[in-house]
Amino acid sequence: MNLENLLSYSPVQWQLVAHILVLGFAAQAAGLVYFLTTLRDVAPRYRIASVLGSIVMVSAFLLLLAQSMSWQNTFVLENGTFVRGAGIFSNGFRYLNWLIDVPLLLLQLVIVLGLAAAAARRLGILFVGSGAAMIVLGYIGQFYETSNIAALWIWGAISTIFYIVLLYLTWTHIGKALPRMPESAAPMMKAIRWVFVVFWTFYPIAYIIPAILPTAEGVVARQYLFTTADIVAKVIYGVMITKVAMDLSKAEGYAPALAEASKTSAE
Ligand code: RET
Repeated sequence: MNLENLLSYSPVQWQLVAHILVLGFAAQAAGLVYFLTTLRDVAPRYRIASVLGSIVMVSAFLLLLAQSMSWQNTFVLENGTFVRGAGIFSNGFRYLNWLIDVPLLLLQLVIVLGLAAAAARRLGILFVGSGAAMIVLGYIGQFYETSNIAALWIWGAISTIFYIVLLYLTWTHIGKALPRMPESAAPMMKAIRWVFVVFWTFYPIAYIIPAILPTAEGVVARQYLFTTADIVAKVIYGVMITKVAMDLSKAEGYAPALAEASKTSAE
């Protein structure tokens, strides 16, 4: 059972979580509109990155909507405090959602890296394999978060090995791609590196909260960490990838991207 179910919350704490969960799914809906409306501004070979981004938005929107409704339905106000009524609130759904989204997010990167087909396939397989291992191990670990903290740490530690592999792969492949990139795309590619290092790390911090801050404040912090990471790692990251894809399209002489560029410079 997740930590959330064992605690009670002040009305302010309950609302802080309720509000951030709504922001979470609203941001995914906004992202979906962005990826669909900019689809034609990138050359056809990069468009699949926007399609993958759109799939991530739909899957995350539905999960986060369910997460938000579950928070609202699980707790009831009794004598000025929110306590658990019927049902349970589970973060486990998130992990299964990541199983869809993490491979798709990593494949978005593969598409703008400009690798030859065989190298792209190899990297894609490594990304999907390591990403899935990282998540499944964490999913198992989170079942122990209120019953066996040692097990929570151990599953988390093994999962972290795969996370480090992913960080190494993303960092080095972006590094190798930089010299091939048009100058306009390089700063964005460098910023994308930091999304993996900084914002993806919010997830393991949220995972370990029951071991380090097993209180109502910890729960609020955890839901803020999850939601901030969900907005940056999915929506903002997708916008960054789209910007890189637009710069690559321009550099390759793709007419609609060039038209977009001349419009902006004329303004
Ligand atoms: C877990 C378990 C504890 C150790 C580590 C983890 C890493 C999770 C990450 C999740 C990223 C999720 C994303 C979702 C987007 O939809 C599984 C919490 C290292 C990095 C980007």
